Amino acid sequence: MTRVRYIADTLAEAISAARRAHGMEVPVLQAGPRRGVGLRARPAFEVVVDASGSSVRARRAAREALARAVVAARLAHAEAEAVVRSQLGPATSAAVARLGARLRAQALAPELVQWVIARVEDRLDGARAEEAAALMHAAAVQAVGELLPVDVPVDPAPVGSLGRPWVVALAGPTGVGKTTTLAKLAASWRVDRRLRVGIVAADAFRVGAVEQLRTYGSIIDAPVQAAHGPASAAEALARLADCDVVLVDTPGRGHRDALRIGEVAETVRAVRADESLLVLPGSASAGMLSESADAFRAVAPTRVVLSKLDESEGLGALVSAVRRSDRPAAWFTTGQGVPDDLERADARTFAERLVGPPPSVTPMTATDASMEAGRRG
Ligand SMILES: Nc1nc2c(ncn2[C@@H]2O[C@H](COP(=O)(O)OP(=O)(O)OP(=O)(O)O)[C@@H](O)[C@H]2O)c(=O)[nH]1
Ligand SMILES: [Mg+2]
Repeated sequence: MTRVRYIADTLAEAISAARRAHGMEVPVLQAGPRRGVGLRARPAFEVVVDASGSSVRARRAAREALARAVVAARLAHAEAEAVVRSQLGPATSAAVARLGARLRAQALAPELVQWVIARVEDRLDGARAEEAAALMHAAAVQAVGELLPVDVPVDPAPVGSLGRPWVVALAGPTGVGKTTTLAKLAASWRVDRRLRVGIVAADAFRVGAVEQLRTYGSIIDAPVQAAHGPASAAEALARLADCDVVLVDTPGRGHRDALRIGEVAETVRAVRADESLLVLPGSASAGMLSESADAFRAVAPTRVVLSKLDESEGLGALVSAVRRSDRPAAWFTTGQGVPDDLERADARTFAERLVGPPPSVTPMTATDASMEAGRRG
């Protein structure tokens, strides 16, 4: 046993000094006035504690701290070895780490981030330090682009062998930009391709929905037919039989409203759509997008429109949604402007938006570069 004595003016002070030194649980062997001195002596009180337990605790804590330090040192060593093995110098490794952070901030799924980073590291292997930043950007854009399936359809042609209009339906969650995208497509086919374009407003239950389309229709000289439900949409289409292409607008449906998504699906089937575009917005969360991709399988989309890219804070979520829908992207929309803010989908421009601009000034200082050159030399 290790007995330790604490002496103080008051008993309380003596006890708290002992506890400070050995912990709250320290066994007190003896406490009271100091023996053998009068009560007027100062300091007048003493506490004797058994400090053997606390020294055991102290030794255990020291052993644990040492073990933690050993683990930390081994981890640091392993990371340093990985840097040496991959031939990436510290500045390039830091740049790769920044790229990973950017991809994660763009809501790219963790397994896709890992895949992109692995591709980038492969590309950087053996690269000269001075060219690393530009190579890294190019490799990242290439890899991200490969993640987004894209297939842009050819523009509709004047009525020919088909003998009936080419029918394009738009479907998707509420407020994602279906009607605006329809207006953009209608304007570009009417004005740029000089096609006869008709519009079916199958959203006639909603106040203002038909008027919105009639306004667009009158500007571009495209007839608009209103419809209430699947059978009515088929009849409306029949009234537009002399058009080259007919665009069908469907009402927005919440992604959890399976019943009403089913009604949209019936409308799309009733008009025998040649193309059924699912509109998914860049402004939505990853969760909402992936649920929508699942829920709108019911409308059997042929391609996907990625809308509101200008409002997106995480383009990576769209990558997962498109892959989940198992349909390629056909169009991007990048603003409210009709018809200008519409682009043919392109994996590379999408990837450039997601990865961010290339390094305009080289992020490595001359010292970094010479250090890295030295490592390889
Ligand atoms: N920033 C931005 N806004 C857009 C884009 N496309 C559409 N919008 C706006 O989004 C809002 C809704 O657009 P709509 O085209 O009415 O959306 P919708 O999917 O038809 O909506 P519902 O029919 O109500 O389901 C409008 O204010 C549009 O101007 C885009 O690409 N970028
Ligand atoms: Mg609409």
